[in-house]
Amino acid sequence: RALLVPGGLWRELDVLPETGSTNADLANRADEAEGLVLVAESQVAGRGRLDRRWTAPPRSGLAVSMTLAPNEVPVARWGWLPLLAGVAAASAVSRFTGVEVRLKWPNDLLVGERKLAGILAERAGSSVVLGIGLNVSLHEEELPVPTATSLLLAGAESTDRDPILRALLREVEEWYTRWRLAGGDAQACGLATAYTDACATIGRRVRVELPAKPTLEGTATGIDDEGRLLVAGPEGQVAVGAGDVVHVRPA
Ligand code: BT5
Repeated sequence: RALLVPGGLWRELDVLPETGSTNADLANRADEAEGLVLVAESQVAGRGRLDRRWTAPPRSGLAVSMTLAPNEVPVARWGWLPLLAGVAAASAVSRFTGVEVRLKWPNDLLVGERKLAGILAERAGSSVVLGIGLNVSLHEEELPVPTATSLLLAGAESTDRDPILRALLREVEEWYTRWRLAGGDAQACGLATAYTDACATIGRRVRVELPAKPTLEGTATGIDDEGRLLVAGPEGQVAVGAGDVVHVRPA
């Protein structure tokens, strides 16, 4: 509770020793006013996108979800929320740990080519539940997949979770407030530029796997005003939404 700033966006912060999924827990409270934060020391059914799993040993990282309800922002622009969380998380991490982080569209934080954190945004009622899983103190043999990394392995100056969480909440609040005041216009509030600067996907050749559609290959040229990745391929420019993409890989 000491992490909450009075009068700020975050109005309740709960810490659970163990739960299934912090995103699932907050989805059940989607009709309450925004600004709930839920942290779990251990998650036994952590969710990724498309029925995938997020797994991490107890107390080895940060598993946090928050509720946001930007009601006056057109829903089409809510696609920027996971990207906003990525920008916020990347800057909180680099500020507190000195670790250089890049974003992989739509929702991964990478150190080099390895995944440090993942973000999951889910619609629930009139809210969005934004979940972030960040690997903090995992040793090599504890990594759930070989493509993962942790702050410890990346040589972080500090692996204290509280200051990272505090920085993360502050950064999300700051970007969210700016974006919301701009009516969700990511260009106008500087979010689009911040995202593009931190994004390792834009400017690269990519292979985008889509469910029940042929794989799309082309150059990632930017992000549109709904947070979709623009891919210039043989058939012209295509916009792909985060919810539709199975995998984005370097081509
Ligand atoms: C994500 O999905 O990366 C979103 C992860 C969001 C997790 C947070 S934790 C708090 C909140 N509560 C939840 O229940 N979820 C959120 P996706 O892009 O689908 O990536 C999932 C894939 O990442 C898996 O299939 C694995 O290959 C890999 N993976 C699983 N655990 C990992 C870890 N700890 N570190 C790195 N990669 C991991």
